[in-house]
Amino acid sequence: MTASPFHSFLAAEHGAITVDWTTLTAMAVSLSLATTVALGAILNDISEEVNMELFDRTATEGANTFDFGADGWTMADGSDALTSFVDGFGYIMGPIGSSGGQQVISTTMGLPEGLASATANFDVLAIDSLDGEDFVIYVNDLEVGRITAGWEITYSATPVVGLEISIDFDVTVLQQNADIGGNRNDDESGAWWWRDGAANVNITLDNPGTEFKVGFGSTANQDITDESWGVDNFGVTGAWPDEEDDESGDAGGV
Ligand SMILES: [Ca+2]
Ligand SMILES: [Ca+2]
Ligand SMILES: [Ca+2]
Repeated sequence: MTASPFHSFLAAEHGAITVDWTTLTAMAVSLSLATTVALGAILNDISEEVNMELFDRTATEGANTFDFGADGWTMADGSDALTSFVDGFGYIMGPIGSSGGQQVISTTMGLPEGLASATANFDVLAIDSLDGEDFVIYVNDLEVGRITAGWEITYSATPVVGLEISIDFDVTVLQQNADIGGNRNDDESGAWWWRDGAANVNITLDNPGTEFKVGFGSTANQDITDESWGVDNFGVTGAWPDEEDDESGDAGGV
């Protein structure tokens, strides 16, 4: 996308709405002093009213591109999540190596009360020689789905037991057998290896409550320099319940 995150924030319309405190915080650092003070005042006011107003104004375009780091994301051992530059793709969160499938990196977002649904949307990059391993996706510490990378990218939703809210797990494969980043090895015949893939993941929770935790793990079984995953363009949107008396349609929706 061409618009900067900050421009998108200012230009946001009602309707599709996103909470991305990471991006907001990162932007605050880069703004002019006067604007920083104004935004800082808003960020410091944690009243529900202000929180909801911000939530309502922030657009999907504000998704975290990880150009400013991965603030808000932590590793299972408590360390900060790292970002890296992938040739031809830009900054991503990662590389994420093997964790035996356990949740190894996560973020928790606060949501305003009363949302009808909340949706997390992000891109997953499968980098280099993955040969049948999974990128495991968690919501609120429960596995909800997997992306599997081999010669092709496949995916599957994981039936979630014991969760009272319903989850929709939807994946769109964006690239297959692509040269996104990491390694590439050409031989004299023109063949090449260490191919990459990318998929967009969309997860919607109904009646999400006030916290939305998203986490990732990997079953990769080779060195992180040989097979890894990355995450990019992470954003969360919310939709208010339809109000029968509201003819303006301002209830939102994604
Ligand atoms: Ca990026
Ligand atoms: Ca590659
Ligand atoms: Ca492997």
